Amino acid sequence: MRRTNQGFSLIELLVVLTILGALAAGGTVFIRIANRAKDKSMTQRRLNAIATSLEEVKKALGYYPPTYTADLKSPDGEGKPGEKVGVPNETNIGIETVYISFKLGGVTPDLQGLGDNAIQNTDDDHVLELVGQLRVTDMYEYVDTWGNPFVYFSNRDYNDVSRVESYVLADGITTVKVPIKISGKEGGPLEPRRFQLFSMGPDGAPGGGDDIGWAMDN
Ligand SMILES: [Ca+2]
Ligand SMILES: [Ca+2]
Repeated sequence: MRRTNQGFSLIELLVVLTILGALAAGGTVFIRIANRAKDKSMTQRRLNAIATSLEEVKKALGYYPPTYTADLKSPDGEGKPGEKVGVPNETNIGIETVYISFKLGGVTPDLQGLGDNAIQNTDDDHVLELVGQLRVTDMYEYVDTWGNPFVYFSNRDYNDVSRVESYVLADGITTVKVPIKISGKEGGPLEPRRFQLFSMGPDGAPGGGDDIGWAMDN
């Protein structure tokens, strides 16, 4: 009897282990799907917060930020602080200009609760000269939950359909070429009188069907 019980216990153990293994595998897949959804949702909310602040900048400065940092004008319309700040390395330019324009306009996007890594400097560049409200030396950019910079184009460049900008990814090495988009099919809504602002998505490349665009009600 004792031996029979032992054998039965072994089979039971195997069954239990098999079930636990299946549950663990299913759980891992579930967690992966849940994390992916969370990453996308947080990226979307970061984009929306930045888009809201871009509207505030328009009120403060009178314009949506240009694509090039050097084209930034002072809040009073006098002088071009962007020329002093400079464009040291020609990468991440659009979204860096957004960051600096927020400083110039005294605007802070509400990124609370959206992760503590939304501001990075993936291309490791620095301003040439501190200007007024710009009390930082790094040329920061806003990034998505995969650590890659958001892409920004001013609507004033929409007619330049051959325009391509370089963006440095989270690893600080990989540089991707990002063309200006002339349709809203990828990268969310194309706003003719506003701007392009989007995440390249989990694949860290423009297009591919996973880009995430900003969205606002107004
Ligand atoms: Ca930078
Ligand atoms: Ca993509």
